[in-house]
Amino acid sequence: MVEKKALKPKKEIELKDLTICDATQQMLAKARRDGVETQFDRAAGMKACPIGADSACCKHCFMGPCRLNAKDPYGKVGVCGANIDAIQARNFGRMVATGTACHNDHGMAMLDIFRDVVQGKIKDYRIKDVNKLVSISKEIGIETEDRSVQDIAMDLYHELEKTYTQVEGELPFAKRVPPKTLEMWRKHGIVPRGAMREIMEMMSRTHIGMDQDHTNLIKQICRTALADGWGGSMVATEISDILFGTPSPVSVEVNMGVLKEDHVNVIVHGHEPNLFESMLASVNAPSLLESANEAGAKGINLVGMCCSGAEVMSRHGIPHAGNFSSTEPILVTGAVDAMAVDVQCIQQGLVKVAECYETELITTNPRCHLEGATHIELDEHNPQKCTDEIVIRAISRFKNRKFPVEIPKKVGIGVHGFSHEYINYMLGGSFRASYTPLNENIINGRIRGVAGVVGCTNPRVKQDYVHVELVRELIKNDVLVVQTGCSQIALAKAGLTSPEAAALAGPGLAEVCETVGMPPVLGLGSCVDNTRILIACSEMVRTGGLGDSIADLPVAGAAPEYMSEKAIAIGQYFVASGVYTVFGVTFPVTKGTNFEKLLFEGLEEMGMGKWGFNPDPHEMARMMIAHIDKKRQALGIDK
Ligand code: CUV
Ligand code: SF4
Repeated sequence: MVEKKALKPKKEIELKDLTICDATQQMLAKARRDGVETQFDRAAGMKACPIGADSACCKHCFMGPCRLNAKDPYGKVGVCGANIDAIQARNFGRMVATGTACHNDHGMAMLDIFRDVVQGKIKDYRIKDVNKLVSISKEIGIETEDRSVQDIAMDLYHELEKTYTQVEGELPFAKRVPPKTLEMWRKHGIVPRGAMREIMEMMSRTHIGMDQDHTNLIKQICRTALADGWGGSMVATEISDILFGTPSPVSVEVNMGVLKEDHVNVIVHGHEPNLFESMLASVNAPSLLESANEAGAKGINLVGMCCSGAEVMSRHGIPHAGNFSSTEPILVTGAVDAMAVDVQCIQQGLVKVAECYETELITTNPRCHLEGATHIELDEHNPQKCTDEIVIRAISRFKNRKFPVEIPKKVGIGVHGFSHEYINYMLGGSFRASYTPLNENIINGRIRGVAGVVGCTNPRVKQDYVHVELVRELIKNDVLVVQTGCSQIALAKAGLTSPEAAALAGPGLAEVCETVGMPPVLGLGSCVDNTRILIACSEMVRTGGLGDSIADLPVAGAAPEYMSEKAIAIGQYFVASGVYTVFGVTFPVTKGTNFEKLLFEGLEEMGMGKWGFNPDPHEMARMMIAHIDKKRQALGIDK
């Protein structure tokens, strides 16, 4: 056993420097009083490894691990002779492989449920959006005329399964890619076959003694990432819409104030919507409501966090309690009776915090347990067995609450749940529609361009601050912002997802927003729903007037506070699809190397988008707007 020293932050950082979220600040103050540690404390006590931060180390074999010197990147090579570019490219490739694996794992789980629903083996869920089932089927070439929903659905299942398992050919949603973009991918040999194959090849090629040419590795990096965006993530979004309903705008309350002192509070945190859907049924079960009342509660209050929260918020208007960095602080309220989690972004630190307040922390998925948490497995064939049990435990925790409850009285109200279909519909009618209304407004210059601002929060930077500043700057400059994940929650808390926020937009964007009554910041859902942005981009290309590939569009993307490998995979699939994508916090490359140059310039020369990096929100906005203007100029629509 290795003795590990307890992490002790040297000096106490002021709370206002950790987060701009008032509720989280209030809970961090309470955590300090209560002697409870969160990710903010652990980050202060753990300096990021400078060699790893530059991606200048390799542990792919046991002649090493090897460390290179980022200040003199070409002065040294690994024991095997691998140079800095091979090492960084391999590291980057493995990050993309892991992120892609996560999203595909999630998408595949959704597809498994879909199959069992169609075959009648799962009775708790059913096909909710038949229109979407039919339209997606048509798009990928499935015959739908005069056929039963069941038959179409089964064909769709078999077709989409290829997303994961196909060994040769192009994955099904390649059919949705604008032809010129697809042609560019074919030229480079990067159209994904099936995700399993791409991830396997990525892992294989990063083994010692395999691919050590970063210009060749980058192709597999792109192909793997595309098997996320146009593969697993897209399947997750579309199948979830078909099973649980396609979102349309709904007004939602966001922030810790959605907890209710006199209710049994249940939080669902994670990524797969099925846990949440079953929990919804459980908290509404009359027998459980009755026992909650008997325990002295006014009711059962179900709220979401992180991505599953963002997804059901968009789909059903369920209140959302906060993003990633708030998942520990919210337990400090003492008001959370149970937190049910499934997969992804479930930090192990939750276990200790939950213990401190005797909150029931329950893992539900066989592929994500936490040592020290209770595991109650959710079986999709009888999901309510699990969720009922969680609610029963929550009620009993409520009855025996031992701690004074302190709930920050903070709630932001905004409108969420925009799909690209809805954006077009919403903008329809009011404007001359020779193209689509969205394109028309971009061409006439009222909307300068579109920016996707997405991704995590990260205790290495002030929580929510970079998201909010960046988005404010973008809308002020008439850039319409679309959002997913934890970023969307940051803006919702800051009040920018309400139609009134149009007042903060530039004159052109404000006019469009006011005419249709929409906010300048449109929330689309969870991280896998970034694929809604890909589809929106394809739609913008297809309807005309803005060039003929995604790389021609006046759009840009950003993940200003990212922390996960999934974010790297998402960034890479946007770049490979043609989008300029800027990340904040830190970037895992060594400055001044050929691999850095390839990511930040070379990919664009190959016809794709490119990466950008800047931790400062205002600089980031400037870079994105300059790119949008460059594209407008190339299209001849600059004024
Ligand atoms: Ni998938 S990946 S912290 S919950 S957005 Fe939130 Fe979102 Fe990042 Fe995780
Ligand atoms: Fe070192 Fe090469 Fe082994 Fe990496 S693969 S640890 S660089 S010897």
